[in-house]
Amino acid sequence: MLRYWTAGESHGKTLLALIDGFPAGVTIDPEPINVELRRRQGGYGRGGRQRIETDAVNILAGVWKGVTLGSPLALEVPNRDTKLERMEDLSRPRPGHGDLAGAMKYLGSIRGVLERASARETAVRVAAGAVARQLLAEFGITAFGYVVELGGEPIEPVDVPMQELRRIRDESAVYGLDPDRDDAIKALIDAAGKDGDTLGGIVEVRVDGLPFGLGTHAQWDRKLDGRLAQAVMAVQAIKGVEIGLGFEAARRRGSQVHDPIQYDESQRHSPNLGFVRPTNNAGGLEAGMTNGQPLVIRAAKKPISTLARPLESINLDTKEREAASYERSDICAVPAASVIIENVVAFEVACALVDKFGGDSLTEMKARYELYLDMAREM
Ligand code: EPS
Repeated sequence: MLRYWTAGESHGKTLLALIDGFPAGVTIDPEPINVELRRRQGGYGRGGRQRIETDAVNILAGVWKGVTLGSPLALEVPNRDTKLERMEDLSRPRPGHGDLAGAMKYLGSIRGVLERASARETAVRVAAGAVARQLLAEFGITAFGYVVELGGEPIEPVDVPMQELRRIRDESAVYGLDPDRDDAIKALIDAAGKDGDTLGGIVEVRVDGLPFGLGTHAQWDRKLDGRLAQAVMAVQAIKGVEIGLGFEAARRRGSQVHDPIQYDESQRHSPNLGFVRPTNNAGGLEAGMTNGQPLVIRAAKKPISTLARPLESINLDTKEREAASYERSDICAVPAASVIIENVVAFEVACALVDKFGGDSLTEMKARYELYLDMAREM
């Protein structure tokens, strides 16, 4: 069983991830992890913190001569802004943040909650996901995340091949797939910033190269759609998750939702075993299992809760009505969310891959993967 936990406060010394159950024999290159960390720091609308940090991973345990040992992996993304011990508490909880709920729950300070609730923690979640992607790459599985809506404005992907889409996304200031929309979206973010406001949006992640049968129909807590929904919903500021057509499926007739099944002998040696679907409204998942099609998942991110022009709140010391506290923050972190969700989804897919093909060593996993494809092709 592959899983991970994280530790670390936003302005503490460091962020840590402990990954347990990662197979032996996987070559880990820190550079692609650092590329993801840098992408997470970017995107138009980010705040001053990202000018302080230069996120990079230190692999502290579980790797010998660049190859995983099968023992737990320990990852670290150190903070540069480590002023926590000198920081004051806040007295006026910010609506939308964990400030009020957390202070009441822990009978403690707002600072003690916000430091851990902060999306700063996603840096090390991205690092964990980026490690998992190096396992997925061994099986030809790739994840690709991008922004499809920002501040209520859709960004429709242009119709070009996948390689081209990757280039477009990597050159886009808002991590969208239509270069002609970038300026309008940037202007929207600027306008929100001028008003002391913030913007949310919708990100989409697509995973290609998946074999049949990751996840299972057999038990509710092992269904891959459920696992993914939890992992994605558990990213800071995410308020909704959709798979495939998502909520739109509820508005259509069955004949307009379900993906017909066809067979193409020439694709028999692909992970889809030759079963092709003219549409992919299921988003690659049926009954909690991958069905050989690309996995497509979307997440709705609410606007950042810290507002330069704050909403009404209560001073917890006096119980008087006052404006909420303000601390340095971002106007928009939707592009960053696309990187976070991409990596979080990749980690869950890696968990399901390890569940299906055994997780002791890459060599054994690969042998079982090939054996499974052979057996399924003979069905
Ligand atoms: C973040 C770091 C934080 C914020 C943001 C995300 O840095 P600081 O609080 O020092 O400015 O920029 O955090 C939040 C949006 C939040 O709600 O806490 C990061 O590295 O992603």
